[in-house]
Amino acid sequence: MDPVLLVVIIVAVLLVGGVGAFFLRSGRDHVPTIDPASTDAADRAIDSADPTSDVDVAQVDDEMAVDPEPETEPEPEPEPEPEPEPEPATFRSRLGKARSAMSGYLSSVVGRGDANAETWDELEEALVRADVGVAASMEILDAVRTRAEAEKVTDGSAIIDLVKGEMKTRLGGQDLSLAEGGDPSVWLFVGVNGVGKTTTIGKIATREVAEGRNIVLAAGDTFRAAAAEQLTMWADRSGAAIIRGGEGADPSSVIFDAVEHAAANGADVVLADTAGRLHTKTNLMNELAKVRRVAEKGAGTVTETLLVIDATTGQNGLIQAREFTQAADLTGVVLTKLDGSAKGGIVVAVQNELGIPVKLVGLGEGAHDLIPFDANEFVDALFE
Ligand SMILES: Nc1nc2c(ncn2[C@@H]2O[C@H](COP(=O)(O)OP(=O)(O)OP(=O)(O)O)[C@@H](O)[C@H]2O)c(=O)[nH]1
Ligand SMILES: [Mg+2]
Repeated sequence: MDPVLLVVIIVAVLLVGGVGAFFLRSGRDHVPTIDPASTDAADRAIDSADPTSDVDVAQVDDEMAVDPEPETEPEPEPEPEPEPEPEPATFRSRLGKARSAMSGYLSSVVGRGDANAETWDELEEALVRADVGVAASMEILDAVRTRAEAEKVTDGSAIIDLVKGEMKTRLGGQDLSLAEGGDPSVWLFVGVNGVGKTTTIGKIATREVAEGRNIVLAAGDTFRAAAAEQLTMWADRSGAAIIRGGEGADPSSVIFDAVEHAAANGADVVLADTAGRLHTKTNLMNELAKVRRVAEKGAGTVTETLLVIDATTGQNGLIQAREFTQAADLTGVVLTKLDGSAKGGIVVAVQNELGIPVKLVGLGEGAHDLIPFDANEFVDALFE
């Protein structure tokens, strides 16, 4: 081959190769880079999905369309649990403490079989422990002993049955209804401080309003500002009306106003709260006498004056009861806090010594924890 031609061919090959290599390299260098400006633009496009924006986003949506996630069924919301109905307060369910005060003695009596002298000591101890009171316990056991001898009953558990029968007879047969007849009727609640007067009024209001009655609460405890607040809370909860005066107002005038309000509105009953303490006991008793007089000045009649006693104070409650009977014409007793008391026997002592029936019993702090006293259920629950 002609050497000139050979040189020309070599030069041509080199030229073609060099140009090819240049293009190849520049193609590789052109790897796309993420331009911050361009992501900003994408963001703006997504932002412009705002319906108020005048940017056409349909195209952006199309470009960004991805396969939609398969729709998952939303978990069904669990049904809210209905509020559990409060367990109704019964003697059986709430007298555990009183029962346990007696149970050791009673099981010893049962375990012995035939009664002996110890049986009678243990029975007395059981009754005294439950705060039946020494006098009432002796009377009950004397009556039972006479009957056991007459009927030739010797077995311990049969004797316990006689004790129960005797207690039921003594406690039963009373008229436990709350009297009405006024226009309106006024039920006064009296008792030393902290026994549960205001709470009892709240519970009774709850019950009466639920039965469709028209009830007015009178905040006659003006000694403490908090007392009217507490009664107002019960009025709100129960749906009863409330009449209250300022702190230090004359309790009689508050109760008078409440009676007037009740009469004007055709209300059935005024439930009148009173102070549990004043500067002196004489003041307190005079105040109660005045409240009662003034409550009857207008259209109202006081048909119940209920002494509230805290069962946990045991025989102390009895002492208070004696003082109140002198100042107020008591028609009945409300025995509160029997749920937390080992001294359930105080029912017997109150009725035995004062001859005033225990009409209602508080078995807890709730609105429904007040039940009419029932001698049979009470005694059965105490001895179970
Ligand atoms: N466990 C239990 N607590 C009760 C019962 N009755 C009332 N209480 C509680 O006893 C406390 C005092 O009750 P109140 O109703 O304020 O007594 P009060 O007689 O009005 O007291 P003063 O207004 O201070 O004279 C409160 O904490 C009540 O919730 C009951 O039957 N059982
Ligand atoms: Mg009170």
